[in-house]
Amino acid sequence: MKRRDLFKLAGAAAATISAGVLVAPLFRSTKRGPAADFDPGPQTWPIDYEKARATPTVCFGCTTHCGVIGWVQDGRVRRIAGNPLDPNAEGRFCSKAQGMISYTYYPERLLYPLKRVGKRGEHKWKRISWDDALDEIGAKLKALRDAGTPEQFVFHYGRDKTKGFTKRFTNAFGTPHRLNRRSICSSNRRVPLMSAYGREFEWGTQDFENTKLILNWGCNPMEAFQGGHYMMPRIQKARVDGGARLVTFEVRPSATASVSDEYFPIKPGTDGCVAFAMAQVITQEKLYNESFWNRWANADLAEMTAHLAQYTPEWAEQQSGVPAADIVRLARDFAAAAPACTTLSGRGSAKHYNGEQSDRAIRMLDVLVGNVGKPGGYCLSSLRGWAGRYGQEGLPKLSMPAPKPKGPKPWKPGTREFALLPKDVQERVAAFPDDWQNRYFGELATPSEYPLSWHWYQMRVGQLVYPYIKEGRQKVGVYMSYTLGAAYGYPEANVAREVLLDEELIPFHVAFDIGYGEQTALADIILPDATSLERWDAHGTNSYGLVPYVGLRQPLVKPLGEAREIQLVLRDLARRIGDDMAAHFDFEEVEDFYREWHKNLPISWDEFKRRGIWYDTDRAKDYELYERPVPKTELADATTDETTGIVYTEKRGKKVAIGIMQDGKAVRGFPTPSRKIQIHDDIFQVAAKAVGIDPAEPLASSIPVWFPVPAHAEMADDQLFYTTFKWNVHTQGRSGHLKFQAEIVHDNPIWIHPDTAAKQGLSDGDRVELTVYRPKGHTYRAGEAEPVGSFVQRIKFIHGMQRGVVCTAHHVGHWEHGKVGADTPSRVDAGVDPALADPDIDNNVWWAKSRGGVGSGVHTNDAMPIDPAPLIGGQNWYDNLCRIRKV
Ligand SMILES: Nc1nc2c(c(=O)[nH]1)N[C@H]1C(S)=C(S)[C@@H](COP(=O)(O)OP(=O)(O)OC[C@H]3O[C@@H](n4cnc5c(=O)[nH]c(N)nc54)[C@H](O)[C@@H]3O)O[C@H]1N2
Ligand SMILES: Nc1nc2c(c(=O)[nH]1)N[C@H]1C(S)=C(S)[C@@H](COP(=O)(O)OP(=O)(O)OC[C@H]3O[C@@H](n4cnc5c(=O)[nH]c(N)nc54)[C@H](O)[C@@H]3O)O[C@H]1N2
Ligand code: SF4
Ligand SMILES: [Mo]
Repeated sequence: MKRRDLFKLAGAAAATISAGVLVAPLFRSTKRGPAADFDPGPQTWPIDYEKARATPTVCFGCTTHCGVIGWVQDGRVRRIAGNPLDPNAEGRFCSKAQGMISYTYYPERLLYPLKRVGKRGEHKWKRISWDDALDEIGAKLKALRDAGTPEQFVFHYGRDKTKGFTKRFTNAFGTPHRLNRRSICSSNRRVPLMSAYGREFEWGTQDFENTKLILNWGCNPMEAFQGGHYMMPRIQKARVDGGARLVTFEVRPSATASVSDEYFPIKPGTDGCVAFAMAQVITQEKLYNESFWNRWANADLAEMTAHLAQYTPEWAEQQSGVPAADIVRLARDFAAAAPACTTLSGRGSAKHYNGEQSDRAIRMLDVLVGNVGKPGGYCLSSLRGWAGRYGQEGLPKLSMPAPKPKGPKPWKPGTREFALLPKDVQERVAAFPDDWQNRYFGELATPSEYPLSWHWYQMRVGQLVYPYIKEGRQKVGVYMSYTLGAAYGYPEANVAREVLLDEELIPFHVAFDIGYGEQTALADIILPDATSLERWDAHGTNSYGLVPYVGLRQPLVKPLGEAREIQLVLRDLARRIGDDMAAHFDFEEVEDFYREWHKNLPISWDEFKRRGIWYDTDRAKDYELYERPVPKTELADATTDETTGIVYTEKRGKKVAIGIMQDGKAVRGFPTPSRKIQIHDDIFQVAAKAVGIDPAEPLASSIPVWFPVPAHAEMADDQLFYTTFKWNVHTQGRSGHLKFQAEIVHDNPIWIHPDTAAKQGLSDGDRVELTVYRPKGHTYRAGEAEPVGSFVQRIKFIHGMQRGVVCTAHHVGHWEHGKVGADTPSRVDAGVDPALADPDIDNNVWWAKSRGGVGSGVHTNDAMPIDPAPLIGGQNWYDNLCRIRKV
């Protein structure tokens, strides 16, 4: 599809960008209920800038974490705007940022510790004091430790920006169970980056501002993505000022596809085909940058050319539906634009059974044309001022204050923990290589069937936590959820709820949150967190301006009610558990901790607070980090391996690689085992063998190869692909109850191409039942015949859809989260404060079903199969096959 065909849609999406507010009447319900004329009275909180106090902080509205400024007047946060000192966001912010205000003054916000008085899940609560709550939790935790079973404390978070604070607690306690949601989110895309570059460089940090051509596989930076907000204006600037082109492969007209110069609808799970075929064109036509490849790739170019020959553009067209002629044209354009060209990929290409291979193929294109680290190319960032990491020379070291606790010991054969593991797991672990055994901490933290989820660092396989607990793979004593909405937002969320409801499996559940949602509803004790406008954190991320920086989240106002920051809560729990723990939490104010953390920055604490951001304005941009010379001081007692050219030094008795010889000079190279970009990586072979997958299977291949998603290869004629997506005004499952955002998007009709609908005799607006099936291949409960689940929703004709694909947004359809999110009155009168009452919410949720509106959407995630990618464990969200039937 070409730009002119998309003109109308593009117009709508462009308005989205410039206004920062969604203007997509196409997708919004306009039917108003009886209360449409309700006047909520003076609901606005005007600012008098003479009187208001401005404080910089960091937004928590989504994973992008922009530097922002909050304006406070008469004790109330009235406005959030961008912090111009942030070199990444450059003063821009988005509509979701105002959601931080909605969160803080949300009428159903939890403000007091609560203890359940009825059965678990019965919504009966009483208010208790912090002392009582902490005494009870502390005693339960202490009992686990006294019994010598600290691992039975499971801390599971969704988002944690405390800079190692919660890890300090779990380490001091002695449990390896600090679980996260990385597999739910992004591990399939992190693995190809870790393998190729040795570090994620947080997604790759493309130099968009100076690029000429962007090939985008399923990334949606115009409305989502980690850093989308940083990328969007840079991409647009390159296009408007520099004539750059943006080409997007997508399954639906996302905001990004809609504004692209070219949008190619693609068959789900076939992104790799297109990338492989482009690599084929580049190698066959010798359009590559041979000297870059020979210097920096760890594979032989002639061998790679021969391997790629099978992936012809015609074959790719058959697989993906993208025309061969376009593949050839774009491959040539890409090579011609080098080095000012770059690939971009997001969860669209990666969240599949074969996503890791697709992303490996996409990354290979950059290496072939030699744009890596070059102006306008696929850059890598030295990241956030954390010293001691790759590319950090000259940056101040920031770290948490001493004494740092050591943390638990690995669960090696012979240990008490090992003896508790199921027999099959023991056998697998006993056969692991030594360095894996040294990193193995049981099935919740380091699932043995998914070793690449923890080979590089702890990504976990979050969606298996609940099934594994159910299967008895790990006994739990105390389970704490923090900023986590698994009971709503994980795949087979019903399994999460079933386990959370079971008092045998989870004897004690503490939920640390700011609102009453599906997860908190299943707790025994709820602790009210301070919102992001009321607390301290530190922040750094990769910078698309290619300058590393750090930001500070600081309170704009005191926590409302009795809400408390997690750092204080963990400190007080540590004091109750024992002196050895308390020693790691010896501070009075949370600020003391972050002041200490900041101490090596060349800026006073007060100045840092005043600016909210620090970076070295004199530092050269992060181009060609790998060519930076190894400093002479480090070379003094270094040795060089004659065959590989790798330069080593000794640190604490261990041989550590610090660079590689190139043309007689020691340069940094990449932090990979070969110090080069790893096109070839044996780790996939090692991992496959370790989990009993035939090393001859394609997914064990050391070099990138194509294989189809097993379920897709056998798809029935009447089946459709089913994908979920993110709206620009919503974040995950945590904004469906925020009134401004919900007013703009509150429903999630099923998008479908009219041709696809016509095949089933369906008309626009028909209600259908959508049923999802279990996947096949090496995955959890593969191929079981029973459908996973279904839901009923109406269809919406969208002409830009890929045929054969249906999709919905996944943010709405809550059944907790009160009047806005779920059209139910608050279920936790005990925890909320009547002073926050908002007549706008009480009387003006015009889309609520109870007011004759369309309602707040349907929940999708009980129908989503738990589907971890082989070896890695990343959830294959976008592989689902479904059927729809008119109801
Ligand atoms: N507004 C907003 N911003 C967010 C978030 C949010 O919830 N809302 N969440 C944040 C988080 S945690 C994350 S992980 C990121 C995610 O950011 P992205 O990776 O950009 O987002 P997704 O929506 O997961 O996936 C991108 C697109 O992939 C498409 N897709 C599905 N299957 C395929 C396929 O087979 N091939 C191709 N080419 N495309 C496909 C979907 O239609 C979707 O539009 O966004 C972050 N930013
Ligand atoms: N169908 C489908 N589902 C998906 C995805 C998908 O592509 N398709 N993608 C998903 C992705 S990318 C991700 S990252 C996960 C996210 O999944 P989660 O990390 O579980 O979820 P969130 O919805 O971000 O937020 C969870 C909880 O955080 C709470 N919260 C918000 N702010 C604060 C705060 O300041 N303090 C505390 N203590 N709590 C707070 C909210 O009230 C909510 O209960 O879910 C995903 N779910
Ligand atoms: S993009 Fe995310 S972090 Fe940035 S202002 Fe918007 S919600 Fe906040
Ligand atoms: Mo995510």
